[in-house]
Amino acid sequence: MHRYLPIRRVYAREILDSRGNPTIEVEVTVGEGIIGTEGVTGRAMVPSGASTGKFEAVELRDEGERYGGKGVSKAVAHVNQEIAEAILGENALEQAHIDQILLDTDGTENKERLGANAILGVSMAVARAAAMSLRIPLYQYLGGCYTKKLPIPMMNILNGGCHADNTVDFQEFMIMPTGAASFSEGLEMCVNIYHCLKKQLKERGLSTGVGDEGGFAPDLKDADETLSLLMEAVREAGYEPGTQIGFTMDAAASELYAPEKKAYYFPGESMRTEIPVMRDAAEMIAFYEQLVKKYPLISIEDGLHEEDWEGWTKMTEALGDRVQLVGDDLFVTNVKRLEKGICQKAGNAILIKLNQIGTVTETLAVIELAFKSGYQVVISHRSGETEDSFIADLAVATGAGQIKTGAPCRSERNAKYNQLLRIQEELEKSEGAAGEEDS
Ligand code: 2PG
Ligand code: MG
Repeated sequence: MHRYLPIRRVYAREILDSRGNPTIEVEVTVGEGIIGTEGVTGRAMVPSGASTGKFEAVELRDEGERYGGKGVSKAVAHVNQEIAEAILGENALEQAHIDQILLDTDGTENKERLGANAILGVSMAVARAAAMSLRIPLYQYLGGCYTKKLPIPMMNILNGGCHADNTVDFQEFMIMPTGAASFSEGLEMCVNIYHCLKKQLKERGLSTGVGDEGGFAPDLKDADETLSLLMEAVREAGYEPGTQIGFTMDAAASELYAPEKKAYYFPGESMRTEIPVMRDAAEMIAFYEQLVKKYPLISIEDGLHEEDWEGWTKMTEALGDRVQLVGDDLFVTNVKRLEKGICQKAGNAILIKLNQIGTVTETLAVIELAFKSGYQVVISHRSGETEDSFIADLAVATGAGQIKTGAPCRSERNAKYNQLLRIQEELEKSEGAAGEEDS
């Protein structure tokens, strides 16, 4: 018989994220027992972006005086009243059904009425409460009994763009330990490189202060100088760039795009050269081609802006056979936008952020579509994060293969890496047990 696990309590509160901005935390209590007996409570916290895509689901903020307008008390009230009313008594084991109720209750295309932050907090807390009540790990609840693939970290070690106050124009420079034999080995390699980079920056008199995602944020000339510095840090740590470590980048080009000029403006480069540096789409592609020739750059995210479908197709023709081209602002974890990308052969990978779309079910659907269509999948944090490690479990559950969750610095980032270490240990133990039974 289908099991019934009723939702008995839904409660939201306002908490703070890693940038000191309010965000929403939701608790969902489930239980089969008689009212008054204890149930199981799942809790989830919602992240928040800075370089948000134009087509993301709407994050509801209060505006007005509190917290400079960034309060989320309206979203909190929506959870505690309207949403609670709509889902109390519903079966927490029916995630897709619950998420559909959330969509219907909101009633808008982009979740602007109740807020995608309110909706996502509930959706994630329901999943967590269900898993806890079944006494299985979240990754197994979301992914089934055959989930075992840990993601390779795409680790941010240098921040720029709108995540830092330096002269680096591209938002993120990351390393991927493609030569590692396990998640933990890869993590260690990245951490060693991170520390070497810090030492090198210090030796050169450059800042070792960090940006929003924990990567260093020194003033550097351009992408070329940044990547050559990373090459040195990798070698200094004793690894071979290319065979053991690949570089990845998030250009976050929507942030650089100047529509009136139909070109991308590089403020950092311009400041240093004292002449305005602009590149149009063709020049951006040529620029990436140069970088790819010179460095082991294996993945570029948001290389062009979120509305330039034609440019994305051209970029994919030019680079798609050698480089992973990841759509973040372009696809915003949205099935319709990914379908358009697939039709137009725009990009070959998708960045997945739960809060860009707003429910667990829609997130799983877009991941499924990506895999079916031969697109790679990268599970991602937001620049404003919390200690919630839901995305670590999601990465394992979906076998995504890649996770982007910042530097090994600042606990909201390490919460995800640490959870993956726990999952690896758990999976190794059960594999070991299976091996013993076989022999
Ligand atoms: C991105 C993200 C995360 P934000 O652009 O990929 O790194 O940044 O959360 O600010 O959108
Ligand atoms: Mg991005």
